[in-house]
Amino acid sequence: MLGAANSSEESTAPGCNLLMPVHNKDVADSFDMLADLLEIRDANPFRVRAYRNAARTVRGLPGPVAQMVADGENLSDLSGIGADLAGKIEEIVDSGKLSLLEKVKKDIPEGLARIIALPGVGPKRAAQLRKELDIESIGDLAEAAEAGRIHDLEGFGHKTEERILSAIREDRGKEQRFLRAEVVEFVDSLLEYLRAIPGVKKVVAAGSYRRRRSTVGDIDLLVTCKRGTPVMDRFVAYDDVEEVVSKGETMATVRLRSDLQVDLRVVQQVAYGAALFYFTGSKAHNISVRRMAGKKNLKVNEYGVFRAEKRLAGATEEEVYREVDLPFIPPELREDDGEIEAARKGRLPGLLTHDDIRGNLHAHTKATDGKYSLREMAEAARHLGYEYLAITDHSQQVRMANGLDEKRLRRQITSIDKLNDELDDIRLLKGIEVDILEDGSLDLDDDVLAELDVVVGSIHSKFDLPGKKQTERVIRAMDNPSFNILGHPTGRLINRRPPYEVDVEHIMDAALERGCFLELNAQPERLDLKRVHCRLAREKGLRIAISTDAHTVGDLQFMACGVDEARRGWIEPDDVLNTRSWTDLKKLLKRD
Ligand code: DGT
Ligand code: CA
Ligand code: CA
Ligand code: ZN
Repeated sequence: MLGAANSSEESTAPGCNLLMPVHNKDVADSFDMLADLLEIRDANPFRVRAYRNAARTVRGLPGPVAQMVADGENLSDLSGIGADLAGKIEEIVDSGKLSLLEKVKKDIPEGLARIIALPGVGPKRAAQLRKELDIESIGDLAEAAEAGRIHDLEGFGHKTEERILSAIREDRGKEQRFLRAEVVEFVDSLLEYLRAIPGVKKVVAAGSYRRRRSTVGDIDLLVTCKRGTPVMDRFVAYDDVEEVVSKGETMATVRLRSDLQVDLRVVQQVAYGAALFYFTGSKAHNISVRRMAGKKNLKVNEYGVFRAEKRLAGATEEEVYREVDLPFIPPELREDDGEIEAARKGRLPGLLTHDDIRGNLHAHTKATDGKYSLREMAEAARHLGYEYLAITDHSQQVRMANGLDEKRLRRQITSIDKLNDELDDIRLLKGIEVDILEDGSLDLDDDVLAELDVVVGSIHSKFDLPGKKQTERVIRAMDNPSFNILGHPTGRLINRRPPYEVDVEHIMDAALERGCFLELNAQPERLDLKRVHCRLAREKGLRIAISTDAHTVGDLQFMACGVDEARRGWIEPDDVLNTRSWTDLKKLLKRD
């Protein structure tokens, strides 16, 4: 994600940055941007990778890195963070800026940075476009693509040219959306700040944030308070506010330093439930509920449920729904795609909760591109109350990640067996995230794969095969009797990379026939499978694994994001592999 961090102007007074908290996202965005910009300049790939890893480490920290700096903790204790990176983190926390990034940015035109961020382009192609066609802005790129000058470049072709054109159109037409996971920290701080105002009673985040969408356009806060509480004045005086967009008696909008926009509305206690219902949305859900109410001659708005002038309900959401003859509908389901009918028939799903999860089936260690040892990962999983954690490091083809060959995998298997003898209350499962090669074969020999508890197979190369080929590739991989779970099945990276062209439904059918499963990768940037796919899997009776793909101990917390997406996809505990005990799961993973 480019452009979110480091937009701050020169400081107006020394020390004024101390008032403005630097969030993990600011630090991580700076490193990601630095990596992108270095990559376009053909910098040493290991250097580029070091910044990307640092970004990921900071993003995955369980608490604010600014606090760690304030507490004088030694950041170079985080693996992957050496003295140099630790110094850079401190610099960002202390000054709000990274001088190296400022320097590199000056050398790269702003337009190029936006080109890099376009899906389907990326740093390498951006570099090529610049070298061969002098393209340095989105405008240049659009002109070249429209004139058909791009498809002749080596490695581009007509299809890529079309993709670029549609990416440009989309880039122009779309407002910036934030990953939900990235804004949780901002929202929590703000909620805490508002709750501390004397006279304030309830503060809640509604909108897409409450529906737990993977991305949010803005944040919609509702507040109830005693008459005369200066909520609006205090809201706009919040440290992190960069701009007050509007401010009235009961409604205000601000933009935070991160560019995140926040709407706040003060509502009356008697209308709290109706307002919460209304501002949670989705709009389509609201409209459908209102239509139902209309049939009973009721009016539903943000103030309540009314018959003529008489308010029948409004204080709680439950009573709003009850008045229109519906049970409470969980916010995650409010998308107007069948939930109202299901509710009316008493057939709402009994949604999965985080407590149902008993283990995690995809994690990396420092044997490849993870940051922690087997033991550290095991301890962290035990601490979260899990019964098992599958260690699934990369296979040899992923050289940048130092993927395992058979010899090293066998050594890891031995280490895990030994460690399991010592560990109480947690079991490490022996696994691999094996690469699916272009022809659908797997990157390691069958005999070593057969020794494992769980085999996750993933695509990490040749993302741009045509749909038919890509689908066949995956299905061929599932033909291998050791194959269990397809990792991040579509390869999408939210805001960064579109899914590869696979026929998800076809793959699901093939998985069902073969006794394989699909993963819901819980990394906030992936959430892959996404909610509509979860629903499809459930309808077909295909179980999914919700896995964090953890590269650090902190990443294990991504499980919550996966559970959110699964709930949005109507998933119940029984639909999920890792709600089972290891004894039961083991049977499901046996393919013969
Ligand atoms: P976002 O911000 O794009 O991620 O999505 P939302 O769903 O948070 O949308 P937002 O912030 O525009 O509005 C918050 C909620 O307010 C929305 O989910 C439903 C409600 N709302 C907004 N405008 C209308 C409207 O014109 N009619 C109805 N019925 N509800 C609306
Ligand atoms: Ca919103
Ligand atoms: Ca809004
Ligand atoms: Zn992967």
